Amino acid sequence: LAEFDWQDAFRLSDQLQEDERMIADSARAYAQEKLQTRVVKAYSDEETDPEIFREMGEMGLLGTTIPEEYGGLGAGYVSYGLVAREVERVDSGYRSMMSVQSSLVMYPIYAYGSEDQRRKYLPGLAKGELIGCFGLTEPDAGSDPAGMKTRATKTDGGYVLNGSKMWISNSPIADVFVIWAKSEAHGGKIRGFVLDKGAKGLSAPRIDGKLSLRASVTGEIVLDNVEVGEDALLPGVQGLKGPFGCLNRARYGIAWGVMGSAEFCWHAARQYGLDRHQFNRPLAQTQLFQKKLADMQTEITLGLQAALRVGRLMDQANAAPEMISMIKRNNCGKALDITRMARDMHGGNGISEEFQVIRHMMNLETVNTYEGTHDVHALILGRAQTGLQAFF
Ligand code: TGC
Ligand code: FAD
Repeated sequence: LAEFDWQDAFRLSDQLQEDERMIADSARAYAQEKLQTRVVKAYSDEETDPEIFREMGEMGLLGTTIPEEYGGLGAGYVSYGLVAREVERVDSGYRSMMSVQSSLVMYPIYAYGSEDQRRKYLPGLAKGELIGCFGLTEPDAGSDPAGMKTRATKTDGGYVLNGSKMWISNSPIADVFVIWAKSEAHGGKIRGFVLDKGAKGLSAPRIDGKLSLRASVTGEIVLDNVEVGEDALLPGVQGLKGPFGCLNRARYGIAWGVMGSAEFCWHAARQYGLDRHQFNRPLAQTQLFQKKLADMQTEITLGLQAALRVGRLMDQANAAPEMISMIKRNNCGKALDITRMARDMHGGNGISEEFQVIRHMMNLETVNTYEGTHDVHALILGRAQTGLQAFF
């Protein structure tokens, strides 16, 4: 009979290439040694250490899929997913910092930017010397980004931007701002702009009091008559497919990442059940406890396998956005269920920061919402199978 590895039921690791395993191992070592050791305090203090970007840059964890000539690692999407899983095993906020930088800032500059923009920004972003943010969401345009009010008005030498963005990861500490705005000179189509910190009229106040994703700083972006040159425009794309092209990559990474968070909670619940005795036996020796562990193991195994399948298709440039909606939605939903279950299985200890499961649970409330809510992805999948638009 074949051996069964309870931690890797379908032997995911056998399905990886040697270079992918090495990237995952080094991400894991970094995450456990450098992130796990500071996360409890960072979360409690609601503090983001910008040094983390430089550390990640040094480890090659920023811009995993960006070619080496621009400072990236030149690796594939499976490697990117494996990195997300290892970082989110520690905290969704740290994965958020990494995936905004890689998928939402470096990717659009690489894919839609001019050669000058690539050379100007990508190497610094890859090293973590520059921190990036991505401004799509607005106070009145979240699930419906087409409703954005931010405007770019043409001037002699460039554009003037006006508007505000809300719930923007990294913005208070960002050096590079990728901003999506409707451009009057392009028939009101959405265009991307790259702005530098310090531009007159650009500010990014921090949003305080988050009870989720506290280790990752979030802010607004206020654009008050910000003047930029023609060279700030991303020339290679127009329309919503610009930001969505970036979101496809970030959503895919999230599908892997949340499995890391769920794995942490599953392993913690198992260990807690082995250690804790009630009614003269370990909790892990009760049927209800084992059923919950079996559910966790099953959903994580299936979720990882699905993410790997989509990753392989992405590496062949053959993944449809609906596939990504399916794994972003399902993996987030299952991971959230698993972290809630793990919290319950820890009893009273489950609410303590020391045991960490409630931190993961709280984080996943955000992850289930950002990059397209659970229900918005259901509507994308519903539209794909009925041909009927149910958003409005
Ligand atoms: P719709 O009519 O469906 O499409 C408009 C245009 O966009 C194209 N498109 C895509 N292109 C590439 N990839 C995709 N996934 C695409 N989805 C759509 C589409 O082909 C069309 O192109 P064209 O050339 O014909 O104009 O647009 P809609 O306005 O009806 O959209 C509806 C909906 C709900 C699907 C969409 O708006 C949506 O996905 N809403 C969710 C918004 C969202 O995800 N926001 C994320 C903000 S960023 C963020 O949360 C970062 S958190 C990061 C972190 O901290 O980790
Ligand atoms: P809404 O769109 O108002 O949705 C509220 C509820 O209504 C949800 O349950 C939703 O599913 C439901 N709903 C909406 N439309 C429909 C419909 N047609 N049918 C049925 N139900 C519907 N954005 C960025 O641009 N950049 C970032 O870096 C970024 N980082 C973030 C970090 C954090 C911590 C958070 C919380 C958010 C971040 N976001 C970012 C914003 C995020 O993408 C949005 O919050 C998300 O897209 C949902 O938008 P909303 O909050 O306006 O909710």
